[in-house]
This record gives sequence, structure tokens and C-alpha cells, in this order.
Amino acid sequence: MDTLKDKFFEVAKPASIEMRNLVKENGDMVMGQYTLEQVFSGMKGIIGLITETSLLDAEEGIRFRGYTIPELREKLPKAENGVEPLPEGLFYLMLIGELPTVENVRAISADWARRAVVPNHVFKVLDSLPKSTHPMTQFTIAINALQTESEFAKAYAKGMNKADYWDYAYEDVMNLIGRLPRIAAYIYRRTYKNDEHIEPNPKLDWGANFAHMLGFGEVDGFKRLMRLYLTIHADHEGGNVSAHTTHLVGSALSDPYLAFAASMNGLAGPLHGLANQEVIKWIFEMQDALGTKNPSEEQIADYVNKTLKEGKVVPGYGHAVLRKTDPRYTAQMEFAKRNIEHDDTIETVWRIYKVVPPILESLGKVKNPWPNVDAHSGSLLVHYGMVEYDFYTVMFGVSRALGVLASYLWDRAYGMPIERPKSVTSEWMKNKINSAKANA
Ligand code: HAX
Repeated sequence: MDTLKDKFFEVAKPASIEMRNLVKENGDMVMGQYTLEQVFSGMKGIIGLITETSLLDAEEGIRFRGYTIPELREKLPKAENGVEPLPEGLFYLMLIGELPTVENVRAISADWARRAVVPNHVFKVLDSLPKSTHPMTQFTIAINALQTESEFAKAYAKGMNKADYWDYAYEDVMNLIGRLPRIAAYIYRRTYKNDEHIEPNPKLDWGANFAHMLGFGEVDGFKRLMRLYLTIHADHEGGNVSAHTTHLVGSALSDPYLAFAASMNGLAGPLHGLANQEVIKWIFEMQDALGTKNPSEEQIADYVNKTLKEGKVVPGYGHAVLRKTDPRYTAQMEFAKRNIEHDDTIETVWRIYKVVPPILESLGKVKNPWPNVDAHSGSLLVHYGMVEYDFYTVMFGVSRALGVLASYLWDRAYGMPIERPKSVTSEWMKNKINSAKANA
């Protein structure tokens, strides 16, 4: 018996009935008003999505099913002798809505390990690509190649009943999450480690096995970092590009493989997930330009001003929703303080934190001058010896699967329809402005 699947059915069934009744009884409730400026600023602040897995507050940061990151670090089950939460536990929390027991988490680790077999044609597809192909491009191609395994797509082709969507979707989601670390590690080892691949160890938890297959299983502290990393990157409510894309593409009943591959193309953008590689690239370039691994605050300020003058953004700073330092940044800073005695790059990251916010604030247009998750993550990976920064967004993607695919399941359980917002032309907009003026 698959207890997680049964449990999901048990909670999702009454929730979907409740949701249907809620809409039936309150469907004409006005949710808010929005302005023309919001339409032109990426629909910021317009409520148009239901996402159960997490909720973002501009001042406080993310809560996963009501729990902050410090609370998750305390309450979620850990590996034996571990201090950081196991991402399996966060997946359970996001999917079911309650904290898991140690047994729940162990069962998910074992289930994902059992499902982790990747068909050979996926590796062949990867091997046919030039090694210079960006790892995120390799990642999305591999996920699309894996779509041959979709139970959802096969059942749909045979004429699946609507009531069964979430059942087949569940199998795809669990198989895909089980397989992602294997695919990601394969990309890393083929791209940077001479094709010397490392077989999975099914006895390890999901994060530890990923660290092992990447070749960092024996590096003290890396498994610990991986468990934290895979937990904090998992979800950031529904409107961010990767979550929204999964939801949008899934609404066409594209299966979880297709929806997730699409979302990873969005994560690969430099204003979203690729920012983690951009941050470390920018820091390395600054260190090279200044000829020191330990630039002073004054030197950093000059370099930041140069970056801005060249018409570029300062990577790792700013956010579309947050208006304070990202708690995911703080969690990584605490991890470094607890586990790492001295590191030039990490200390440079902290010095940048002192310098950048006042400079961005002084521009008068940046809504959030504070660091986001990507400002810190690369420096921790560099510390443990993973310097190939082009790969970092793939690791982000492995983690992001947990949140967006749990949401995909809720979308199918709620029977969410195809998403289709209205668009208008600028001509239409001008006419509306003119008629509003004429009637004023
Ligand atoms: N450096 C320089 N300028 C910045 C800036 C930064 N870090 N952040 C915002 N701005 C600028 C914008 O480019 C915009 O300028 P223009 O009006 O000239 O176009 C202006 O300030 C207003 O932007 P905003 O409303 O504050 O920010 P947005 O909501 O439009 O964008 C971004 C949010 C995160 C995309 C933006 O802050 C940015 O580009 N940051 C750097 C890239 C980055 O770190 N991205 C990762 C974000 C977190 C994430 O998704 N991780 O996956």
C-alpha cells in the first residue's frame, strides 16, 4: 500500500469538494482592483492563482504551509545525526499540509530511491549534446526525453476519466522527483568530470544520494548543505516564473514531465534561477578585476557602481515581492557561520551585503534593495569545491521540483481548468483611457 498516495487522496478529496462549494457560494466576491501600471509591471500584486504549498509575505518572507524556514529547520525530521531538515519532509508537508513523522520521511526516501531508474535513451540524448551545452539546457532536454515514461500521458491517450487525473499525475510526479538527482548528477559528471559517473546508493536519503552521485558524498559538510539547499529552494508561492509556468502548462493537461520541463526553461532565466550562477560569476570577475580575493567595502562599492553604469543589474539583489532580506539568504548565512570557520568568498558575500542595499536605495527606483536567496548560495558551493557555477541552477531546479510538482497535484485534485487570462492591444488600452477621460 502506498501510504503517501492514500493520505493525499484522503486530504485532497474533501478539500476539492470544499473548494467547489466555496466557489459556488462566493463566486461573485470581488478579489481586488488593479491599475494600468500593474498591467505594465508584470502583473505584480494581482491575485490570480491558488497555490496551497506556500505563501510569501513581503516583509517576513516565505511560509510553507504556515511554517517559516527557522521553524522548518527545527521541526522537520532530520537524517540520523543530522541537523538540517530532510527535503522529503518538506515535500510531505507541502503535499499533505501537516508535519511528517520520521517514518513518513523514511518511506518517501525509500520510494524515491525505488523510482530513480532513468531509461537509457535519456542518457543517450544527453550524450549526443555538445559538452559545452549549458547544463540547464541539458536538464530541460533530459526531462523532455524522460516524458516517454509519463503514465499520465499514456492513460490520457487511452481515454482517461477526469476523476483519475490526479492518480496518474501522482505516479509521474513521484517518478520524476526520484529521477531528477540522477539526471542532474549525470549532467554534472559528463560536463565537468570526464564522464566518470557514480552509481546511486539507494540506502541514502534523497539529498545525500544527490551529493554522493555528484561526487561530493565524502566532502565533510556537503551532504548537510545539500539537505538545507534542497529544502530552502523548493517553493516560493505560485506567481514566480517556475511555479507559474508549471501551473500554466499543466492547466493544458500537459503531463508533469512537460509542465516541469517548461518551468525549468523559465528558471534558466537570469532574472530568476540563473541569478545564482550570475552572482558567483560577478564575484569572480570582481575579484579578478581588483586583483584580490578580499576586496574592501570601498572597492566593492566602486565595482557595484561600475556594474550599474554598464546598464546591468546587481545579481542576487532585489525581488518582485520581498521587501526585506530573504530568510533563505539568512538561513545560508547562519549555516556558514555554524559550519565554516573562514572563507574569502563567503566573507566577500557578507561585505557585499553591507555595501549594495544603500547604493540600490539611492537609485530611487529599486523596490527592494535587499539580497535574495541567490546572493549566498554559490559561495557555499564554492567553499565545498563545486566551482562550476554554470551548474548551480540545475541544483535549484532539482529542489524547485518539490514545490511546483506538489502544486501540480493539487491543481489536478481541484480540477483546475485551462488558464487563459485576457489580453488587449495598446490601441484598446488607449481607447479605454480616452473614453474614461471623456466621461470624467
Ligand atoms: N540591480 C540593479 N537594478 C535593479 C535591481 C538590481 N539588483 N533590482 C531592480 N532593479 C531595477 C530594475 O531593473 C528596474 O529598473 P528599470 O525601471 O530601469 O527597468 C527598477 O529597479 C525597478 O525594478 P523592481 O520593481 O524593483 O524589480 P522587479 O520586480 O521588476 O524585478 C528582480 C525583480 C528580482 C527581477 C530584480 O530585482 C533584479 O533584476 N534583480 C537581480 C537579478 C536577481 O537577483 N534575480 C533573482 C531573484 C530571485 C529569484 O527569482 N531567484 O530565483
